[in-house]
Amino acid sequence: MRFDVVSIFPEYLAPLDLSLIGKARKDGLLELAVHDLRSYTQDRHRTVDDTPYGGGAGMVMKPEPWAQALTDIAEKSPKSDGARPTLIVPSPAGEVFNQKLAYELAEEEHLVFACGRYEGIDERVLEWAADSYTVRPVSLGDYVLNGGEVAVLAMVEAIGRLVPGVVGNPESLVEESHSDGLLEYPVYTKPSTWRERDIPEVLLSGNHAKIAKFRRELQLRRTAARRPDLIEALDAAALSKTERNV
Ligand code: 6GU
Repeated sequence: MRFDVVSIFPEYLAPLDLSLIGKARKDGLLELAVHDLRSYTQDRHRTVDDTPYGGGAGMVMKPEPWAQALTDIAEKSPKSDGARPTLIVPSPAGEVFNQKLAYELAEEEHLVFACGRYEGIDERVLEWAADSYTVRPVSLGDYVLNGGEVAVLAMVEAIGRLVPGVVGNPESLVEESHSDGLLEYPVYTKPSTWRERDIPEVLLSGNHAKIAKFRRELQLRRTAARRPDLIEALDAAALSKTERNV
């Protein structure tokens, strides 16, 4: 899988050299390149922004450098003829990113991220780019960041770890939060008593069916308390009546 990230702050993406994603790149499972938007400007001042038509606060990113960058990247796309790369545009005005979307995007061969700064990118860039990309504005949630870079760090990590081989033990992907629409159960390690607090006794029983039932119950309690919206969204069939009454 290939990722290209375009930003006026390429250094912001340096953490993608580290940890699991950094190792996956070294192992050749993921390819990732970061491009400086200013290297696609033509003027002496390397201008990337200008004032908004219609007035208002802040600056808007100019279309020309984006067109240069996105044309160059699309021409070098590993996608076979006809198939479009996906252009993700981080924006608080996008569809909300979640685990389902992470799984969907992990199936793609080529993802390109266009990091806007200031008040955003001239809207015509997104319209024009739809000729060569599947364009998807995506938001991390209902709050505002100063630019797309931090959102790209989160999305590349969430998507990259779903690519086969990136996470050493694929079982870890099965029992984590959101894999089954619920939050994950609490976990414990040694010592079994710490500052007068015991771990739940059932975890020492060796009875795997009983442990699974206990964990499922904790998942439901925790989700109901912290994220009642997730319980509402659950398929009625996925939730037996007894479970709903815990
Ligand atoms: Cl993806 N970008 C920006 N700039 N702000 C955000 C966001 C993305 N998601 C939430 N807030």
